[in-house]
Amino acid sequence: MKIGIVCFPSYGGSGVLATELGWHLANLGHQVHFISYDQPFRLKFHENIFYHPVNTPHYDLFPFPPYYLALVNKIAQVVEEEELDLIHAHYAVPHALACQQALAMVVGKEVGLVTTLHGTDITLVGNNESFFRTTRYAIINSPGLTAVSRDLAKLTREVFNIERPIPCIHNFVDTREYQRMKPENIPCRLRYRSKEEKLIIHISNFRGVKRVEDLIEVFDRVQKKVLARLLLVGDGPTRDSVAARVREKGLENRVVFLGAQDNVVPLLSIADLLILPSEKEAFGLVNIEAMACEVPVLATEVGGIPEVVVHGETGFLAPVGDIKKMTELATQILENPDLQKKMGLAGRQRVIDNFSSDRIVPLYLDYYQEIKGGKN
Ligand code: GMT
Repeated sequence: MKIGIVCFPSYGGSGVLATELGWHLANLGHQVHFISYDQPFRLKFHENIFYHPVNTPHYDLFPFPPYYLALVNKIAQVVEEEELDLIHAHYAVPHALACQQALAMVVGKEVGLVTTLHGTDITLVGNNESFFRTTRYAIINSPGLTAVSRDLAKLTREVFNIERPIPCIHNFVDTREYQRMKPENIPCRLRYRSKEEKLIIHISNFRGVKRVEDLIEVFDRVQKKVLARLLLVGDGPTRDSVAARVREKGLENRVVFLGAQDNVVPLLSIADLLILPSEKEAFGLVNIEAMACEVPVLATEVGGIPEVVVHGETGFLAPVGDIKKMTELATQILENPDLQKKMGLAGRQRVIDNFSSDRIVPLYLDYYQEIKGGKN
């Protein structure tokens, strides 16, 4: 099949997922065309993968660069010139909407369209009055529609008053790539922890919704009981306020800011616990990245997270903002190496059984066939 993928190229779950999906489709022999304003950051060279940049020209008459127009134009161009069979839009607005307009402009070819909802397009963007109607229109008019968790599918139907069912296709990782590395193969490990120390890791794009300040509060309390260090991976709007909180608490020597990192496997491989204290999370891709590397997860019981993290088995769940509970649960894991090991192994097995690329990519391919076979 010739498949177009329209996604955000920057750090963030939806772009990562779209890029990984394209990579696996290319490995299966499909021709994949990425359309985006920048090269997706995790995109590796593959003979079946092509990248088409969207260039938005500046023109004095337009107070804002008309990115959307350029995007629609580029999608239509790629569909025609590369003779695509199907486009997969990641994010409802602007991508699903842009694909629909582009396909309306292309004559004489039936091209399938699948939209995947990732969460923030519904909970943060689509829910906003300024985008509500366009998001609803984009969802209703997408022939194929998937959500990354059952919770997001349910929420989307409620928020937008949509009757059609929305199939859930969960996030995935490649468990060959995401697996715990042996200590001797991790050169950086001693820089972040001593033998006696426990290491907590957090990976996110430091947006308000991730509540990283809660994590600092939890870590402050945990490190009073257990000798521990905190590794913060990623960058984003709240990084400065988080750094200020770390200084206020005098934790500078216990907290390491690493910034955005391409390869988190070595970092997860030295970690004893991942904490994700988000207030919203459609799925939480980072949870399965950690679980695949045998790291227990302490996360909030929101959105799609309970579909992934099994409380008491692969980690623990806690209410949003419940610092006391999170401190208790984190301490329980860090003070009990047997529990940590057991949860780590159970987490990896859960990912292999439910969230591996081998299991999930064929679900997308089957769905593509279904949409291609139907009228669209
Ligand atoms: O979590 C983020 O801030 C990034 C965000 C995005 O829009 O790229 O991630 C969303 O999509 C991921 C991939 O499907 C999900 O795993 C994340 O849970 C989801 N984020 C939220 O719902 C907050």
